Amino acid sequence: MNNIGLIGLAVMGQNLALNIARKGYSLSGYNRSHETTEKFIKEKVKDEKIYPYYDIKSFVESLEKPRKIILMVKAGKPVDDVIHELLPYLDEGDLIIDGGNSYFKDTDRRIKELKDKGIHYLGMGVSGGEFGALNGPSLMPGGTKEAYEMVKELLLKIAAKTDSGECCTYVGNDSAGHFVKMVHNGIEYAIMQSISEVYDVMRKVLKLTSEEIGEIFEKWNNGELNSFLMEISYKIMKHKDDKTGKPLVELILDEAEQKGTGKWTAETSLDLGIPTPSLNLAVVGRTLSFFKDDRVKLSKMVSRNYPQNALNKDEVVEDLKNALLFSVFSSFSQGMWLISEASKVYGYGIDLKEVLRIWKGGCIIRARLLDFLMEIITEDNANLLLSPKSVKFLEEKIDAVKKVTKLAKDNYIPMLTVNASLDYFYSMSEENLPANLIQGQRDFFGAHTYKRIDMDGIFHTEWQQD
Ligand code: NBP
Repeated sequence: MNNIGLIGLAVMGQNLALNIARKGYSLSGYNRSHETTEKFIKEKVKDEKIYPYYDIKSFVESLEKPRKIILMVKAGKPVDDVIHELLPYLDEGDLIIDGGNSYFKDTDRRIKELKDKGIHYLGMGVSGGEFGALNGPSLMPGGTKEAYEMVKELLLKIAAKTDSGECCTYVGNDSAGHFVKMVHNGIEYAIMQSISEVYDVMRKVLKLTSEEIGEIFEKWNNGELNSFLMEISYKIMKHKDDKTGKPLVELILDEAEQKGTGKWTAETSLDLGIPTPSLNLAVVGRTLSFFKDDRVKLSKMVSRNYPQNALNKDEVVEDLKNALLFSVFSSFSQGMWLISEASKVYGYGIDLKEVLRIWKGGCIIRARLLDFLMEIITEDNANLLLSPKSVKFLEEKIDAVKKVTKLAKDNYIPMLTVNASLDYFYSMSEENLPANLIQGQRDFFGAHTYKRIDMDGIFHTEWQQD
């Protein structure tokens, strides 16, 4: 009898299986396409106790009870298909763990459906890509505490470790784990977009080569901006193409793909009424990038009047660094506010500091900045901007952000996310927004009423009489 089962032996499943087996567990593996299983066993498995199965029944029967089965299949219908196939062979008390990027509402539905059948279900966010899955990912399991306790020891063993402990915690009830993973990805989109916008200014305004930008990114990665995404960015900038010897990044088509988690985050932020403009604009940035033909056509139709003034390269680079720090901080703070609100609305019971802690290692958004965020976050100030330390951090950088965004605008360079981060801060720290005029407009055409600042009550005006 094997300790645990894993279904879905694509890149993530294979690496997670190896990670689990290397921690001393015996594992039954199953994949819909048998060739993938055979290839995996032949080419990747050495001394690990990983045993292949080619039909669901014998796969399930190979597991010790209560059975624990991890799904690492494509999110969406495949997850329902696999659950459907498993159900006839499972017993009450068995546990299914969905480690894919499932939409949190699907996870809630599955938890409910399986609860009626006595099957435990955990929706677990897994971050870190294939390297993380093999060497220690950040794990975000959500569901019942009882289900978590069934695999707690194993999850803690396979997760990444940092000076703050294992990068795995019980995130919360129901779909809390998948919700947190979704927002993690939304933040990931915003950080990637912010780094790319800064890169754009460096290459187009400062005329730096990819190699030079790589050097600057590497230096930044040794300081406050230290993070996985900064690290891979400098490595990408320095990578030379095998075929041409040119920097590979310069040969990659500028159309950014997406799988949906960023869009879900943006949609959910609108549903819950929490502003996350940097995250939303990062999704828009990817969408825009896909209209390459139109962009090329339009670029030939518009005339541009570039400024001629000389720039101090070192000063601009320093400003770009601060603008990036500003935008990364802002993206994290927007994401955490969204998680906090969801925790209240959906009753997740999420410990925000714990979420930041388990993002410190293994995952794609691991960053030195998380230590600072952990210092300032409390349950009462889920809006991180409200901390005096945040205000100080952002105010120290605001001149740099203003200079950088102006420089970008003068040079016709879009900075969707950095601009959104600045406007978010301006909006959130503005006592008087022009929403009074919007209220007047709404009342004018739709009798939607308004409140006044000088007296209590709800008012409506017959504007046409003016
Ligand atoms: P994919 O997301 O590409 O999914 C491929 C796997 O799903 C294969 O094992 C495939 O089996 C299986 N599958 C499909 Br497609 N339809 C199925 C069905 N109807 N029944 C049974 N199995 C089915 O793999 P991945 O990139 O390894 O990711 C796995 C999960 O982890 C996904 O939810 C992904 O979003 C998430 N994730 C991925 C990463 C990453 O860096 N790639 C990071 C974090 C999380 P087949 O071989 O028979 O086609």
